[in-house]
Amino acid sequence: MKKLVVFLSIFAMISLQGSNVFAYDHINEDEPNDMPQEAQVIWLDGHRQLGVLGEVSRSDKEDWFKIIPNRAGTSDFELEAFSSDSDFDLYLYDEERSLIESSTEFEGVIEDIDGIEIYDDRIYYLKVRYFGGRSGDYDLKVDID
Ligand SMILES: [Ca+2]
Ligand SMILES: [Ca+2]
Ligand SMILES: [Ca+2]
Repeated sequence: MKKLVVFLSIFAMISLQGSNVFAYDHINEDEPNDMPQEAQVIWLDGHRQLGVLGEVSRSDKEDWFKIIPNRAGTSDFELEAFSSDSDFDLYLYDEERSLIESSTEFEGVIEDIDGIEIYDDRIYYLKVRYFGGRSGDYDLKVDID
């Protein structure tokens, strides 16, 4: 049932967007995910690319994701806010939650953490953070090539 709801909401978003933004599979974020202990598990499970649709705001400042890559490769993590007035940032951590890299651009700029070597037997954490500007939706692309 939950899968159907996710599917229907993605379908609705595609219909609303009326574009081909979603060239790859998407899942929806699952709150609460406000700290590493609550991180939403993202199984790549054969996917090379997967998108996560979520929302951050003044009252929901952090979304945490636990990435289980299931494949080795080079990462490309991108965070795009739907509104160019939003300023969200992206952080990548290792399994001990030590920061590997962050991307903290100005509002209206896509955050990009690129070229990090990913190991298939490790886990990683991604954090989307509301920094400022308009609250709203984002598309987080996880790509391990
Ligand atoms: Ca959220
Ligand atoms: Ca959250
Ligand atoms: Ca930013």
